[in-house]
Amino acid sequence: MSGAKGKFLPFLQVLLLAFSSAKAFTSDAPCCILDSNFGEFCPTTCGVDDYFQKYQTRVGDTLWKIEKELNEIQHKSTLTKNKMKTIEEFNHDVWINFSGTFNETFQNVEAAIAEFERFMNNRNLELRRLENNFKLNNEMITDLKRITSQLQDKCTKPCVDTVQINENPTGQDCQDIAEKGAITSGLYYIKPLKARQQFLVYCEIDDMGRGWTVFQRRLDGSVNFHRRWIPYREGFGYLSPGGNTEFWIGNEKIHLITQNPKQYILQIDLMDWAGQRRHAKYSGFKVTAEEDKYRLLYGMFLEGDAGDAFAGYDFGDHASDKIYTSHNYIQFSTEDFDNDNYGGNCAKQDEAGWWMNRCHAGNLNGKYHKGGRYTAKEFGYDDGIIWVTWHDRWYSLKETTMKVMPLQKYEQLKHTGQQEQFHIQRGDSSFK
Ligand SMILES: [Ca+2]
Repeated sequence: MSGAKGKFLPFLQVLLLAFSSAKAFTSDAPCCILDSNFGEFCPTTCGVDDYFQKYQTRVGDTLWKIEKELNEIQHKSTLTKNKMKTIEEFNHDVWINFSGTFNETFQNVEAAIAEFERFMNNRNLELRRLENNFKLNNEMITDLKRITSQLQDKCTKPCVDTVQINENPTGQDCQDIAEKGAITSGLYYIKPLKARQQFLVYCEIDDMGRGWTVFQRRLDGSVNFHRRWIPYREGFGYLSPGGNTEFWIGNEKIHLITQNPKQYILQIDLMDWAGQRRHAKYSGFKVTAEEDKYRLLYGMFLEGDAGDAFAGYDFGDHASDKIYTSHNYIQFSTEDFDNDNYGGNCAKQDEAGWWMNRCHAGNLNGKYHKGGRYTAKEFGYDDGIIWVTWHDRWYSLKETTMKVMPLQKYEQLKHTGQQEQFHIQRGDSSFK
């Protein structure tokens, strides 16, 4: 706008000067020279001058107003321009400040978004893990419910003993039961004279009417015979109708059976790993009360191809070997009750409860060494199931049975000359 004014004003000034010069010219020369060549109506220079003289003042006023307006416009333009410049500078400053803050804020927002995304990813992973756990827990709960349901079903049914126990007849021992009519081997209840209550035993009843009360059985090594005093007193292992499980019926029960006024004979049946069977019989067999440490007593060795190991054995190690390894009158020992005649602890050393002297020539509660042969080098002690009057002390027997019956019946059968043959039924059951 100021540029247009700058061009327009000089033009007006030149124009005004020209007309002023024309007027001045007319004062010094004839104001109007009529020339016919110009025509009747042709204006002359003087006419033009008159015209301009006539309107000069009005045009001058108009021009002055225009100039004034132009000046005002120029002034306003300058003001506007300055304001715009100020605004631009302000805007620039604002932008600079704002953009810095904005960038920082934007970066913070970006970082916050990234953090949030990480958080959400972690949360998603955690959520999936929890979902898996929840699924597994649900499966476990389902299983537990199923098992609980099965157990509840089982528990609501009355316990049924599948073992065949012969409730009748009962007696003081198995011979008593046989004489009351029992003709088959199996589990029976007996109640010796001084027993406060009856207890279960395996009776070996043969077809000659003999009833053996069995108090020890070794067959396969399935039962650990390394026990302390109380288990040996109360009994351990398993009783079965077929007599095909290992057990020790318990010292207290053996004592109760054999303290009967009747005399008892003890028979020991042995089998080695070649399947050979041998036996030994003792008369007057008795086991005293716990107060006397369940001492072993017998009258004499009756007979038997296994030999009399209870009498002790001369191993050749010491002049008193046989005395030191005899068993009559010897108290029972376990690792926690050392009642032996040895400076050490035979029961602990040989890991068995037995009538330990110093220590033994026969120990049917010894360790079950499969195959029979074992060595001092490997095991240190003669801790097997041994009966040295048959196999030496480094041979462990495969099967053993210890059983008693009244001497009177034995003598009766002996006098009638009946052969010692019997038949044993088989079956399965558990005991303790
Ligand atoms: Ca000792």
